Amino acid sequence: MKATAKAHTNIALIKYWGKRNEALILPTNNSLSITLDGFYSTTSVEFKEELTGDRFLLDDIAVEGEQFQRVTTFLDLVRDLAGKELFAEVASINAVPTAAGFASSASGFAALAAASSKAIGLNLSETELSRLTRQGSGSACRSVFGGFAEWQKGEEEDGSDSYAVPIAPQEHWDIRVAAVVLSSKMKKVSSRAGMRRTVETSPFFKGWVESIPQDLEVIKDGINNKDFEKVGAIAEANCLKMHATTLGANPPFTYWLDTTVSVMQTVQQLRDSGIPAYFTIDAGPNVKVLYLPEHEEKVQETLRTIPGVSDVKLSRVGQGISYLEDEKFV
Ligand code: FM0
Repeated sequence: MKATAKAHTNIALIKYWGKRNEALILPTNNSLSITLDGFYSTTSVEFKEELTGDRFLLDDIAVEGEQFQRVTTFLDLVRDLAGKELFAEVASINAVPTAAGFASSASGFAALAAASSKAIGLNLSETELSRLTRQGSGSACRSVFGGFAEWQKGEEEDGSDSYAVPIAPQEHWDIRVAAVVLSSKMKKVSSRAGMRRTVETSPFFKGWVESIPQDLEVIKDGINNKDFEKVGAIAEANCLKMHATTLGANPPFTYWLDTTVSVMQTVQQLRDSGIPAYFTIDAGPNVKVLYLPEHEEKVQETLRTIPGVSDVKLSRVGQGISYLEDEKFV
């Protein structure tokens, strides 16, 4: 009863920001992302009769505490679905540089969901897998699919209609994402805590939620027609709106550092000089920049020279979940 799966992380162009049900991880709004080929997790899960508890190795190191709890709570869901009471050995390798500011939880939970459900003998459809993955970490449900994916928030109280659907496959459009890594770090408000505080206290949250359907309509049209400027402009505006909600929270907070703002301004200057580039930022200080292949050199060079930037990591549009034979475990 062993299986190994690989899942890539994703970057949201229309952000998931706010839950309507914390236990089931049900969002207040639809979101839309690009799956990225550069950053992924590979996870193997083996259910064994002789185990008396779950075990979790991350990058060859045994994990305990809160991170372990999230994994074992997730495995409980898988055991419930399968009607089996076996414990598991989980080994995960992250090719997601934490410094790049990507939530490894997206690729991590997608790979865990795929490997554990296969290992325990569940034969889930992609929709069922996405619904299961969502309960590990919301944004992870979009990583089941490659290319462009939308997480439909759903209406049902039990979450049965809350999962991701594919919008366009990996090969639809070669757009690129540069992850700009900053040298200074800050004490992080986790995305979980940040969105909770925003939902509970920010008067801007209502406006955020109300603005989503229109943003989604525009971006889907842009993706369909490969209209880079349309997609980039709406992604950047959506990101700014999300971050504006945190300034309205009580107590107020922001994920931005001074270098975050420098990178944002540099991207806007690139546009003024005729190079279409747009930024988006998740629940952290690092910036992701969208650009077209023909501008890769210029964009990379420009971003690297910004004071306070320590690295720039490039990525293309990536694929969805894949299952690996053990000998291919990387
Ligand atoms: O990815 O509480 O999935 O749409 O990255 O585990 O459900 O870590 F910018 C923030 C990620 C949210 C936007 O939230 O939260 C996005 C964010 P969980 P996640």
